[in-house]
Amino acid sequence: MSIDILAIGLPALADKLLTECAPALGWTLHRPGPDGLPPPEVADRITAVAASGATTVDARLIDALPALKIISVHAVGYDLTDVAHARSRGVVVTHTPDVLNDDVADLAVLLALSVLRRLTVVDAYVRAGRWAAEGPPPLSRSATGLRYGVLGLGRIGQAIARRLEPFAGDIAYHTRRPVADAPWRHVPDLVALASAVDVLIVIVPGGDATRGLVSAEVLEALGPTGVLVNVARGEVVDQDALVAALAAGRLGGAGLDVFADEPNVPQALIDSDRCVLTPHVASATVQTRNAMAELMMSNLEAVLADRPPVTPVPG
Ligand code: A2R
Repeated sequence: MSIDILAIGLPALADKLLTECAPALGWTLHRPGPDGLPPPEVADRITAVAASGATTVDARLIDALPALKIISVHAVGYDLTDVAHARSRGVVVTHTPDVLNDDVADLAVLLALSVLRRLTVVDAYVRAGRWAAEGPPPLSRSATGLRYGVLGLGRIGQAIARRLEPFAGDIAYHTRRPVADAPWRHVPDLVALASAVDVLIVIVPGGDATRGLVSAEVLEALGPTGVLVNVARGEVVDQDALVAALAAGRLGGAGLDVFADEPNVPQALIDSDRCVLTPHVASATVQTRNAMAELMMSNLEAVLADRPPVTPVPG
């Protein structure tokens, strides 16, 4: 008997793996219609959803699938899945933690260094022929010896802090609870952390609990020479406040991989030479996307065979 799976919005590599493996596993793939729901004739049979981290899996979709057993999210963040509703229906939710720690941490540090050393600005300077025409560009700012703050010290936050160690003057972090055995200084108040560091790197989960956590007050505390890096979720930062702070010179710069309304990026950020912008690519390497796709598959296979999930979401 065929197992029916609804695949929604998966990145290319994950979709390809799922599509290639499905026949051998006896899986039939379905795609949602324009209303976001599966074809009505198969909805009753669908036992699994495979979704990207940018896909909304809400109560309406979950309730449209009475036989659903698992929602396998291809991301570490599952803030767009209604986990509480899934649980109330006995549906397992899984995600793909850990396998992307290194790549996300690498991009966080890369963004911080790029803003400080004005990498994109000087790259454009060379390409525009200005080096030859005008001589050396203005000086940039050393990343070594600065005070770095990490908002969120989970799997990825710790990988970021470890990467900062060789050159940071000081590393501190803010979480709701101090992390046992972490060698870095815990600061219980986020505004206090922001005012004590030169660079603040954001790597907490998204969703309602952290929406706007990096507020106008936090940005003000970071100050006119401070740099914000966000590799978490766009909504964690008050983006309007960020645009206003940059425009008024109340914030030094920003390295952003995530935005409030992706893929739309405010023109003020695009126009600012104090911003380095990347299109939500922190985990987007061949190696990590393969590992995420395989973990998504392993979770589907386990739960559809009535085995425990490999990486269920916590709680
Ligand atoms: O607050 P704690 O003690 O639960 O620490 C977690 C922290 N965190 C927060 N910190 C301050 N204020 C909050 N409201 C808050 N909520 C959570 O974020 C913990 O240190 C960290 C999350 O760590 P993990 O669950 O290990 O997540 P991971 O794998 O590091 O990924 C973080 C996020 C994903 O959810 C995606 O949105 C993004 O990175 O790719």
